[in-house]
Order: sequence, then C-alpha cells, then structure tokens
Amino acid sequence: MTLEALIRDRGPIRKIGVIGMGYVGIPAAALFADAPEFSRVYGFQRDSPSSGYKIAMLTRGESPLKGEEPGLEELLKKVTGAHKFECTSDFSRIAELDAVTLSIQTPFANKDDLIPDFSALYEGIRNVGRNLRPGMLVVLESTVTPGTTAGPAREMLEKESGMVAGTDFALAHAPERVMVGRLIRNIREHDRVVGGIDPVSTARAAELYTPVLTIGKVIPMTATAAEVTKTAENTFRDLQIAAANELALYCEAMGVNFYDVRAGIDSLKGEGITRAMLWPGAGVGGHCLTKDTYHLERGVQQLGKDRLDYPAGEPSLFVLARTINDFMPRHMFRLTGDGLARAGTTLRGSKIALLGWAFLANSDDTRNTPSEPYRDNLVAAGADLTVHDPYVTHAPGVTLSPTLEETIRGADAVVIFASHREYRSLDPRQVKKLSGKKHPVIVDGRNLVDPDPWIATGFVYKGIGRGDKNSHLIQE
Ligand code: SAJ
Repeated sequence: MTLEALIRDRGPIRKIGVIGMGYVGIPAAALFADAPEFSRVYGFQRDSPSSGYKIAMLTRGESPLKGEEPGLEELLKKVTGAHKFECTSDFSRIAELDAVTLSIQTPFANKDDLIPDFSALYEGIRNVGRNLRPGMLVVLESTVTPGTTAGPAREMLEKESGMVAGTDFALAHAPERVMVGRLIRNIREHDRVVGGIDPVSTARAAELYTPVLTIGKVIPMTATAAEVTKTAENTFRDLQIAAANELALYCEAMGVNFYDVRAGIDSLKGEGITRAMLWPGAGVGGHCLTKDTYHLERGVQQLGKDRLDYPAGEPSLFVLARTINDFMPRHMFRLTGDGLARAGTTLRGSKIALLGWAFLANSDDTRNTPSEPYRDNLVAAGADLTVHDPYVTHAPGVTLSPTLEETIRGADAVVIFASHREYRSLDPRQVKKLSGKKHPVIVDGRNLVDPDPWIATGFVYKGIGRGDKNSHLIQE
C-alpha cells in the first residue's frame, strides 16, 4: 500500500502529539489544540527530575515558561478546559495519533568543540519510532544539522518501527522561528518552511501547519532544504553583524565615525538596491547565531563532502564571521585597557563596572553572553569588576550588584555591554561623582550614549565604531 493510500485511509489529521514541552513545544501544542480541525493534542514530557514538574502544570493549563508570553496562559487554560490538550509522560500514547512533532533542544555539548548534543532529540525520535503506526506523520522542529531528517532521524525511526519512511509513514522538517516574548505571534504570523523527505510528506506536513497560521504561509521544499534554510537564515544574520563589526573596527582605526558611514551607505536607495547594514557591538550572544553557522558548516562537510567547490585553503566566510563577532568582547577589553592607560592607570587593581550580563537588550536571557569572555579577560588581567543587569537576577559564577549606584561606586571604568533601556539615561555627572575618579573611563559597546557630555565631564571615552572620538582631548 502506498503512503498516499495509507494517509487517505487515515483521513485528515485529527490527533497530534508534541514532544518536548519547552518554549517551542508548548505554544505549538496550544495552537494545534486551539484549531477546530484537530480533536486532541498530547504534550509529551519526560518525567525527569529537572522538568517532570511541567506535566501537572501544563495539564492544569499553567505555563512553566518564565517571562511574559502574551496569549499563552489564556490559550492553555482554554484548550485544557475544552479537554483538547493534556500533558503526559506516557509515550505509548503516540500510537493513537495521526501526527507527532519533536521540539527538543539541540544544545552544544560544550562551546569549544561545537559538536551539537543530539542525545535528547535522538531519545525522542526513538520514542516515536517505538510507537509509530502506518500512515503517521513525524515532523522535526528542532534546529538540526542539514541532512539529519533524511539521514539519522529517518534511520532511527525505521530501525525502531521496522517500517519504511516515505512508504509507511511521512517524515518532514519544519524549523521553529520563534522568539522568546512573542512565541504565539511568531508561530501564527511567520511564514512556515515545511520540508518533507518526499512530496507526500511535504503535503501532509503542510496540512498540519496550515490551520495554525494566520498571516503566515506554508513555504514547501525538501527536508534538507528546510534544514539549510533555518541554519542559513541565522548564519546570514551573524554574517551581516560581522560585516558591521569589521567596518566599525576599520572606522575606529581610520578615525572615522562608523555611524556617519552607516547613514551614508544606507542613503543609497533605489530599485533592488539594499545594503541591510546591521549594528556593530560588544559581541554576539544567544543560542541561535552562535551555533547555527556550525550546523550549516557540518551539513556541507557531511552532505557535500568531495562535491563542495570552494577556494582552496580559504576559511569559510561564515566561520570567519563567527571569529569576528567573537573578537568583539576582546576588542572591548582592548578599549578598556587603552582608556585606563589614558586615565593614567592600569587594568591590574582597577575596578570595572560592567553594565549588562544578558546577551540581548531588555532581556534576561544570558545564554552565551559576550559579557562572559570579557569578564574572563578582566579577571585574568587582575582587574576587579562589579556586574549589573536590571533583568538578570542570578547567573552562575557571577555576583550581580543590587543597584546601578553600587555597581558604579568607586569604578575606574564603566563598560556598557547590553543596550538595556535603563542605561540610556546614565548621567555623566552623577556617574563621575559615584566613581570618585578624576578621569573615569566610559566604554560604550552599544552606541548607547552621546560621547560629548561624557568627554566634557572629564571622562575618557571609548566607543565601538567611534574612530572620531576615541582619541579625544581629555577635559580637565
Ligand atoms: N546583535 C548585534 N548587532 C545587530 C543585531 C544583533 O550585535 O545588529 C547581537 C545582539 O546584541 C545579540 C546577538 O547579536 O547579542 C543576537 O541578537 P538577535 O537579535 O539575533 O537575537 P537572537 O539571537 O534571539 O536571534 C533570534 C533568531 N530567531 C530564531 O532563531 C527563531 C533570529 O533568526 C532572529 O532574526 C532574531 O531573533 C530577531 O530578529 O529577533
């Protein structure tokens, strides 16, 4: 019997399972459950010590996610109240379903070797394989190395089920594109890339996602193209940021204001003309841009080996972009040392007030924050530091100062790493008074402050991209 016949016999998708009750799976499950086309949704969650608590919470209609997620709590209450959604750790119930999606995180085992840890995802895939039935649809939502869906995932599902993908069951990749703080909106409004291992799988996956899209459209393609799309869309953003960072470093070296140059470049408008210049800064953090480039690179090494035509011996432009972005915290360290030297002191024994531990403005997310390597450089150079972040209550290995005043008191240098809105209103006179220094240093990693009032108050100013100000005369 062909897959098409099996799907026809099964009829429209009615019962769905979502594996992995995290910030991707929870809104996905709630939105599936809210769609009238579907009759029942199970959220599958391992009853593990660290996250088993979510099962009871979710079944009560409460979200275990921290931070504001507009619309999520009421949606969960609605679908649990309507008995359309429940959370369970009983994976055998997968056998009752028409479609299963997997939203299990794929972190790096450790930052150095940049090898992703697929163990949790593979465990989820094997759980699905053991309970797979003919005509079912399996969709991977996790960010994976190109080649995973049609390769290892397919092999594991076939091995565990004894069935054949594309003949007995449908298999696809539909990468998540959600951002914390706007999960529900993103799933409804972003276009959804849907890639099957074959056209029948693509069509069945499109049937699954269409009901939850409001203004978003389904973008069909192959599973591998979908994996490349997801990893490349973040690789490209990282590349654009690296281009801005490199130009900012050049502008500093040439005594030019990067932001004037950026405005000049941006002024070139017209049919099909675009420069999409992003912003330089103290560095690139988070769990998307810092890893998706390496997923793409591993994909081309594995899938494209012996076939890739690329300038011999030259590094990947995309990996070079990662190198430039990871250099920015070191550049901030250099600016700090240079600033202190101009103020007649050294890093050793100085007190640095580090403003911003989150990797993103106005966020409490600290994953892969560029503030961390900067802090390590300071400690290695014998400097003392205090850290402030209005959104971060605790971070491993970091003592966060309770107030901005306490952080700045007695500081030789104030260094801005995150463009939290609170930092925009820093007053140079007040900061200087708190620092108690004749020529305190201000290092602006996010182009947050206007250099002139700080310089006029006697600060030594250093700013990313501010070649026009970084060697200013020191006002007595
Ligand atoms: N950054 C810069 N300059 C810029 C933009 C960002 O230095 O011009 C830095 C930020 O400070 C941060 C890092 O890059 O440290 C990442 O910032 P981000 O705005 O890309 O935020 P992320 O990492 O949360 O990226 C997510 C991605 N979304 C998904 O993977 C689903 C990305 O695809 C989105 O484009 C991005 O959000 C977004 O636009 O909000």
